[in-house]
Amino acid sequence: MKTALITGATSGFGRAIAFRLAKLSGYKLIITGRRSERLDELTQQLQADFSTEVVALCFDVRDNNACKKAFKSIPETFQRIDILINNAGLAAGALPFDQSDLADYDQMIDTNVKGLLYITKLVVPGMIAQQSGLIINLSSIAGIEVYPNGSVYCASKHAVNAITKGLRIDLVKHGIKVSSVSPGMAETEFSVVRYHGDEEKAKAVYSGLTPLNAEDIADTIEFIVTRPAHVSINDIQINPAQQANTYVAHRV
Ligand code: NDP
Ligand code: 8X3
Repeated sequence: MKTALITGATSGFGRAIAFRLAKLSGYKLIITGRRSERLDELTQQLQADFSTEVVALCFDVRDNNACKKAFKSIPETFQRIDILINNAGLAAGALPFDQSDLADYDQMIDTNVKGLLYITKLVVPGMIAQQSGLIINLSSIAGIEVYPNGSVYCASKHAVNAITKGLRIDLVKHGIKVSSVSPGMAETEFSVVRYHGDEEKAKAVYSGLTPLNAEDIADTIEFIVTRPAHVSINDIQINPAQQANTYVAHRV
């Protein structure tokens, strides 16, 4: 039985990925997030629907001490981590650089870049010891192409791509595979978070098109984790059919 650790499992992609791995069976899950009620509810549902063994860890990935403390609390039977899915992340704000907020920059860089590094730093030594593992980082098309009013979010995902490539180089000799998934617009809580709770602005992001949904990303993760041992997926870019790139969408 393999163990997968999924950060940001309380919503959107992370939650859908947890259900997908549970459905595939053969996985014990470590799920994380800051909202403890959601973690409790998800744990109960995974156990009831799939008899999945679950450990839920409630902490903020921006706090390295909290990451270390949570990691230390993992029961021995879950300590061999085979798959790490670095999914926790967000965009905060969508304004031109001169009007945007430093606090939003801190939140994006601390979560999307530093949080990912804190978690990866804790998981990699075990993977090196076992000479195997798979790390999947949730990047974005924003990591490939910069768009107006998104400079810092795009920078954070460009950093995720650089880290992904660097990890792949440094860890290949240890039998550790490193992948990324780079989605375009997907309707989750992402835009509500980006617009600081403004549901109307969030809805408008997807007007006139059919966005991706969390199941589409779970499909992509399923493809990556089910490849044979000799196959490593570097990156999968996935867009809604009506989105050509970060700033051209065909809305009807
Ligand atoms: P959601 O807002 O639905 O989910 C984000 C998850 O991240 C939540 O579970 C949240 O948990 C967790 N999270 C956020 N900040 C922290 C933190 N400081 N500490 C711990 N957990 C945190 O968004 P998505 O599912 O859409 O996004 C998941 C990932 O996919 C992100 O990295 C995002 O950048 C990326 N992405 C999203 C796209 C989209 O259009 N939706 C497209 C491309 C990439 P909690 O609040 O409980 O802490
Ligand atoms: C989210 C995709 O294009 O909304 O990472 O920035 S986009």
